[in-house]
Amino acid sequence: MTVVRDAVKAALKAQRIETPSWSYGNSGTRFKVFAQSGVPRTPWEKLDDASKVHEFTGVAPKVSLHIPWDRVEDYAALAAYAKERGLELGAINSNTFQDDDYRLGSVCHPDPKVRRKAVGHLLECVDIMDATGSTDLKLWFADGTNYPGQDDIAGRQERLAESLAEVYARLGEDQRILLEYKFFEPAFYTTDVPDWGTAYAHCLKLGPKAQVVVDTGHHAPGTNIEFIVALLLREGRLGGFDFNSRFYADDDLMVGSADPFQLFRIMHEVAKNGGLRTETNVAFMLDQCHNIEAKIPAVIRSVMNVQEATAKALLVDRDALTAAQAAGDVLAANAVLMDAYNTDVRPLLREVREEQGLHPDPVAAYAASGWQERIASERVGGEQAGWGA
Ligand code: AOS
Ligand code: ZN
Ligand code: ZN
Repeated sequence: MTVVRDAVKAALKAQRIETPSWSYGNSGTRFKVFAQSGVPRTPWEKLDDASKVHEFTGVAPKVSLHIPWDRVEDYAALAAYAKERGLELGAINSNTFQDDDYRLGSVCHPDPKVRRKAVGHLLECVDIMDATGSTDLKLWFADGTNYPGQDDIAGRQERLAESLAEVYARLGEDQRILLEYKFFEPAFYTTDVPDWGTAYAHCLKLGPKAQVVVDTGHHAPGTNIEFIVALLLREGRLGGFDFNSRFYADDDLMVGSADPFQLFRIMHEVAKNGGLRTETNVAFMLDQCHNIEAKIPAVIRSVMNVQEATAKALLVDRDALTAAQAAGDVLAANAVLMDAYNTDVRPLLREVREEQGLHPDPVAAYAASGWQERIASERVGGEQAGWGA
């Protein structure tokens, strides 16, 4: 048992969770963005905030950037700034959805001139990756149509494939495309990358440096996300997660807040199928917006929620599970999973943190640090991150 506990602790210490730059800035819904005091005004300040999340959790050293929200003159300098704070720059997120030219889509647009502009932006994102040392280009396309007959569904797939192929050809040795899907919104009739199957088919055509991103908020209600995770891992095409919670649509709430049991089931498939091994290279990213709650503590809470789900997944008695499954003992197999899920792993995680020289309660440690008061008084006129993300 001690051996198991030590292995679980080691896995928890080795886990890395990537936080998004936009979660630190003001963002919200299409109805209202509630400005908070002290929010970062620049990408540099977003990194300052991210460094606090890492300081108190010990497992969040990577930060995803979003271009153009995080546009700076000198990306190498931004990477160096991150490094000085114990951070590194993670996925570069492209933006082909906030420009009037993209009314009918970006890489799937019927006009080749607009497609050229969109591909140009994606290639620029790869240039930025070269400067920052980022290995992941995360692509989410808002492309789709609103009305039957509006455009040619198969034709749009063809344009998508051509655009992706051009970007794929530009990738460096250690760089990859993480292709994200979302079943609707902003398009309401067809979406050009609506599901894992479409993303997977494009990745397969592109080659091994293209993998699928599972944003947990991007599925129809009732979708069995852990099945998708198990399948993609088996095929070597799970590039990463955009973690968040949803009650209705793409709500972007704190991961683990709406359905911690689902998060556990997902992490069980990840852990069981080798997804926590460094060489599998699954990026555990957050993609959230904190509209009414304080931002840094919300990110800390989210990181802790992922840790708790991971700890429970690691506690699943795999031998007992395999034996029950082989014996066809439905109830016993289910009980093994439920035992792990119902374990209170908070004491274990407190121990893990103490062994790493951290405060056992990251939320309390952050509150006591004085950082929130400091940024509230020093930063005036924080920026909006973008849109609802
Ligand atoms: C959009 O709904 C997505 O979740 C994307 O991951 C998006 O690119 C991200 O929120 C940053 O723009
Ligand atoms: Zn996402
Ligand atoms: Zn989303």
